Amino acid sequence: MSDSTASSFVVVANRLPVDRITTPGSDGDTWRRSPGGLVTALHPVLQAEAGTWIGWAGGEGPAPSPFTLDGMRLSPVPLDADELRNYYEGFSNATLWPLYHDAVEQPAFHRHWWKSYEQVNARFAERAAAEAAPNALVWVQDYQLQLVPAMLRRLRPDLRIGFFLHIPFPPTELFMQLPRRLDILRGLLGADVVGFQSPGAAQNFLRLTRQLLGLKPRAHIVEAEDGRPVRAESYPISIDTASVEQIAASDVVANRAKELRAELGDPKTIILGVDRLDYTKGIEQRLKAFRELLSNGELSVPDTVMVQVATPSRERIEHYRALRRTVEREVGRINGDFGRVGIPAVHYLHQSYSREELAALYLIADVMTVTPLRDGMNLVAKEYVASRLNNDGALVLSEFAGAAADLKQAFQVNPHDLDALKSVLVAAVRSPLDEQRRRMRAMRRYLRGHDVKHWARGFLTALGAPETATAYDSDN
Ligand code: ADQ
Repeated sequence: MSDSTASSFVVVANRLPVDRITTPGSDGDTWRRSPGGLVTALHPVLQAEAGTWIGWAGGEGPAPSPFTLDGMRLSPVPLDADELRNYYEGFSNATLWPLYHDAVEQPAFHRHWWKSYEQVNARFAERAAAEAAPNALVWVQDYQLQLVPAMLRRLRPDLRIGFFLHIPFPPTELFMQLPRRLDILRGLLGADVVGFQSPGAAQNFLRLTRQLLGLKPRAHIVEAEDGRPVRAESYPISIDTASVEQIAASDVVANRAKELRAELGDPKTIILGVDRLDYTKGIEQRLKAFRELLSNGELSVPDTVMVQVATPSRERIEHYRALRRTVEREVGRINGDFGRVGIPAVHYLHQSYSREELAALYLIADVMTVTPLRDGMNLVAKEYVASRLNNDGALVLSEFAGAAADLKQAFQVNPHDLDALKSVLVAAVRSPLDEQRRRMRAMRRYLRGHDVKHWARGFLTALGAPETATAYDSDN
């Protein structure tokens, strides 16, 4: 890669923020920006700085050449079939993912997964070293790439390196179980700033540097083994509040919401869940609570119906297949026991939707249930709140989602406690309108001041890049 393309701002993430569009009959693929929150947050800086995003473009084998889209340079990294199985599905999603989420499923570990994780992390680090201009700022994202900061620092000591973890960082007792725990810790310490979703996660990390490496963290700073100060702090991620509000306010969405409500038989109460089909999201517990409430008569069909969107996810991993079987069996059982002809108790949708369709669902949801057993943040909870333009509706939110620290006025619950979950659900269903409005107004106000650009600006400022953070000044 020649110097002419070198960027002063580089994002490194497992995935590129694009979807490939293949048109039959035309030669070559075209690309479309994918709707993720991360790209919304980083786009202003990438555009202002002629920045580069490094990541996997999807697909197995050789990667396409770097290209430009919406003012961002995209630099695809190849992954072959073995790497997808070992680095991605294996070490990232069957070791780290469950371990970092309180080991709600048993983490698995294989040495060849680790080898692949190391090898792929080295590839991302080498690409970043080649793309970054002298003294550039490189922002590495998430648990798949925890070795990149240290690897990149070895190759390019001139860079400012930031790392942000989107998922929880576990308590020391759990992290200690991880084979190769020292490599991961040292990998992260290669960054100048390590960002987390919550203060507790940052504390867990700092405590580990003392316990495993004998370092002496003070406040938010720890001096790494090479004498560099590393800042570890929480920067809770958020949504593009203005754009969520704008979509929710559109006629298309309002009309679709009316249509959906009618299609559901115009029930008095619609309870909604929207989650990736993941064992951390507490979908089984939620369904069980709903079944018991139907069974004891506290809720009844057709007055109340539940809509559960379960977005297909990681379908080649056995834990995920098993979860799908369990959830679908439970939905079948509830509908068998409590549904009527034409009126199921649970509408279960194992599909992906456009932002507009999701917004219409948020608009018809009288009660939104976000009940993960553990979640870094949970953007669905924030999207629901931002969509409630009339300030009505009730959010039932797990204490174990990072979002609970931001959305304090939600109906908060411990989802492990089935009785508590049932009574909070009932309280939310029966909550008077003025109470709903009081809670919702406060949460909406919070999200206006704390959107995803606020998040990016905060992190970049800590990374010592105030000039980069000014990319946000014009639109806020
Ligand atoms: P996720 O575990 O994927 O993210 P979440 O934060 O809820 O969880 O984000 C999901 C996103 O996907 C939301 O923006 C939602 O609108 C969208 N989505 C969900 N179902 C969909 C469907 N059926 N069709 C289309 N879109 C759908 C990880 C961490 C979280 C953290 C985020 C961001 O696990 O804790 O909040 O990263 O840091």
